[in-house]
Amino acid sequence: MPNTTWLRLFGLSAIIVLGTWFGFRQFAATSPQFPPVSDFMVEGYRIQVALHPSPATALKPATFTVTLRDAAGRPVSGATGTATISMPQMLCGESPFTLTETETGRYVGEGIPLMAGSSVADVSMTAGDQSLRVRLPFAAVR
Ligand SMILES: [Cu+2]
Repeated sequence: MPNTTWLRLFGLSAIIVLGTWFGFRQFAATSPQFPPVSDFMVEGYRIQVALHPSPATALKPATFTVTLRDAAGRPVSGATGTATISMPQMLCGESPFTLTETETGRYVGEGIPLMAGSSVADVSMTAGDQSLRVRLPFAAVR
């Protein structure tokens, strides 16, 4: 009977190495680069959402800055804003936060991504009786 222990160990190592490589490849494929600033047009309003840092870090606060302007480009003051971070392909939970106006038409909040990977921030701004919703896809890393 030949001793097959080393052969088995080698086989197991090869499977682990290949599995890790394949896992990283899949992760890279599902983690596209997202721009740190995105512009939206909703109901005649111009909404810009900026994320800092980009990519964000899982379980650390990231700063979301929402600039709200009307169709003519004038900053819109006095709106209220909330946002929720989630991962659309997962059921790992939601991370809500509020946006506070720090200067005219500029609303800032800190959101905490729950996990590394592709996330979205659903931003909801209420200006007068208008409810404006935009979705910012972003990446979080470890
Ligand atoms: Cu998740």
